[in-house]
Order: sequence, then C-alpha cells, then structure tokens
Amino acid sequence: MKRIRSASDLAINGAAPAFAEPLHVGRPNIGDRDAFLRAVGEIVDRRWLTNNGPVVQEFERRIAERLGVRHCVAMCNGTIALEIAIRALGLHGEVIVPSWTFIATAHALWWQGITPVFADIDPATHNLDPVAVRRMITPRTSGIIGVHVWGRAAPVDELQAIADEHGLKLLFDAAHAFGSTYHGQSIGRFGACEVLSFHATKAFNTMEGGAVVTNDDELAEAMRLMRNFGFKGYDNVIHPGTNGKMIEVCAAMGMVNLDGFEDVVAKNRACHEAYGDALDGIPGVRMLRFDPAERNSCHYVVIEVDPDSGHDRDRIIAALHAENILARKYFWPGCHRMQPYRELFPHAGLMLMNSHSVAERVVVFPNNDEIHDLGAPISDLLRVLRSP
Ligand code: T4K
Repeated sequence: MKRIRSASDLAINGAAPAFAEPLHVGRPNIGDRDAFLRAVGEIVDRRWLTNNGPVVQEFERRIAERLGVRHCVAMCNGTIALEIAIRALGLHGEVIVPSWTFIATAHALWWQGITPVFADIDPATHNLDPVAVRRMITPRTSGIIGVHVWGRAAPVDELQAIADEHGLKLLFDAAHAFGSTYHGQSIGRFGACEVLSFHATKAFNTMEGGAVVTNDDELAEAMRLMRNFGFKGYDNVIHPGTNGKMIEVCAAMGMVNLDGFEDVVAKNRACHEAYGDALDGIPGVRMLRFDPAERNSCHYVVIEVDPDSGHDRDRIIAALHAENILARKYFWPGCHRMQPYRELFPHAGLMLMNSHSVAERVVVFPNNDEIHDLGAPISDLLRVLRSP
C-alpha cells in the first residue's frame, strides 16, 4: 500500500490512489455463500416465494428468540416497517424525532400526514437529548421516536419517563442497533416496539428487509395484518393495509447472515480498535467510542473533525475519495435541512445547535468483513492535509 508522507503523495494532487478499487461505507457482509445459494434453490423448488413463507417464519422465530421478544414481524424494508409501526400505534399530529438520523425516520411520518418535530441531540453520543425532547412537546404531540444512532442505545429510560408523563407513545428506530444492548439487555425490547433495518449496508442484512419487534400481542397482530393488505385468510380483508411483506430469498440471506453475525462483529470490533489506535493523538480528530459495558456491532466507524483545529472536513472527504476511500458524512446536513422540511420549517435549526455542529464535523469510514487496516493510510492523510 502506498505511504502518504507529503502532499505530493496525495491522489488529489495527482498521485496514484491508495486503493485501485473503491472502498465503500456499506459494503454488504455476506455469510456462507454456498449455504445461501442452496437455500435459494430450495425456495425456487418449493415455489413459495413470498407471503409468510416457511423461511420468513423461521427467520422471525430466530430473531425474536435472539432479541428476547415475543414477536418479530418481518417486513420488506425498515422504512415500511417504520410506517406500519407508526400507523399501528395510532400516531398523529406531531411526533418528536431527532434531525440527526437517516431521512427515513422523518419521511415515514410525513408520508402519513404526521409532522416530524425535530429535537436536538447530545453532542457526546449523537442521540436525542431528553431535555430537548421535553422542550418540543405541544398539545399536538402524540409520540416520540428515539433513534439508536450508530447502534448506541438512545436514552431509553429518560425517553420512557417523558412519554409516560405526557401520555405519549414511544417507539425506537433501531435500524443501526441489531446486536446492541442497553443496560445489558438486547435492543428490541424497549418502548412500544422497535424497528430494525436489514438493508444491505447494515451490519446484519437480508439484502432489503426490516422488522418490527415487540412484546405487545395486539400490536403485532395489527402489523401482521397491515403488512399483507389487511387480509385474514382468503377473501377476507379486516384491516387497512399495505404491502410490507418480506420475500423468502431475503429471509434466506438473513438466516445465513445470522449464523455469521458474531464473526462479523468480532471483525468489526478489531477493525474499530485498529482505526482507534491509528487515529489516537491526531489533534482535532475524535473517534466516537462505544461503551465497553454494552454490546455494539461496531459497524460504524465515526470521527468528528474539529473545524477550529486546522482540519477542513470536506477537504478530508474529497482527499479520501481521491484515494478510493469513499468516506461519508452521514447524516449531513440533517433532516431539517432536507426537503420538504427545509422549506416547511425554515427556523427549525434555531433549536438544533448540537445537530448542526455534529453535521459539520462527522466523517464515517468504511468498515466491513473485507477491510483490515485503513487506519494507517487515513491517519497519514490527515497529518499531511493538516500540515502547512
Ligand atoms: N432509520 C435509520 C436510522 C436508517 O439508517 C435507515 C437506513 C432507515 C431507518 C431505513 O431503513 P431501510 O428502509 O433502508 O431498510 C443507506 C441505506 O440505503 C439505508 O438503508 C441506511 N439507513 C442509510 C444509513 O444508508 P445510502 O444512500 O448511503 O445507501 P447506498 O445504497 O447508496 O449504499 C451505500 C454504499 O454501499 C454504496 O455507495 C455502495 C455500497 N453498497 C451498497 C449496496 C446497496 C454495496 O457495495 N452493495 C450494495 O448492495 O443509504
């Protein structure tokens, strides 16, 4: 691998890139390829491709068992799972969410005529700040969606206390948090329900996919109806619904990846530590560390770049891209500065100072089961870029 010792070694200055092929944030982890292809063959032979097929049912059973919840309702993706959970819980009016999240959290509300009200985050954790949440409650508020950003649990107890005090529904967008814990208990057990994403780019993927997990029998039953147009048996629609079904092939990918998940986490953790060691001591750069007492898939390698330290975040991203390291600035610029929210709520940012500050600082690095040591070239690049 090339060493970056001076500005002339940088690809933005004309040198050859450090990597011949692009290294993505979000390259899928794929478990036992042969086992997956065998399972696909069986699905094709069985000619049961979707609609609560046997692989989906087994997948749901395994996820529920793993997370210690009564129900897993598998869906075609995390966004539809959020929409269905929001509707099944009867949310309406305004719902409080962070702006520092993937746009799907806000869109899942807006899509159903509900106003997402953006509350600020704790800059140390990137998760909702309960004090800010309290500030955004109005008579129209019907619920709160906490997001476990980067797989780190949102302040579950504080948010539940606020929800109880004000008679609000609380659910969690756990899209990043498969395999994480809160106070030693698996994410998936908190609030009225939790919503998982199994998108290709997640630590654990089913290609496309998602699920709502809950201990509430009635809620689970409603969501099972809603994901299949409201059908109860043949010719009998008893509920409003949509098409949120997970297909058999996606569930098969999930089964294989579930078997390989602990290996992925172990590799992620090693990769995370290697990044941390390499980046430690670079002035103006802080890598987000996760609480060692809690589990986290360590899928996201996130740094914050202090703009007052002589670093320029966007120049770093441009330099990394030139090296074929396709770092990202998730979730820049924040939901409230994306459409339609930017035009609808032009002053929302006044209450979102921490979200703004984090959005200007974050860089997310590639991390998956194929990547070993990007820490060294990245730390060299940061040092060279910063030197006068
Ligand atoms: N809530 C939160 C907090 C979320 O983060 C998400 C999704 C959701 C809800 C909604 O869940 P889903 O409906 O997606 O299940 C990605 C993902 O599309 C999205 O799932 C994810 N969060 C978000 C954080 O990131 P993009 O636009 O960066 O993804 P994409 O498809 O451009 O992929 C990123 C990179 O990964 C590509 O440049 C190349 C690489 N890649 C991607 C795919 C799909 C591959 O190498 N192979 C692949 O198959 O949004």
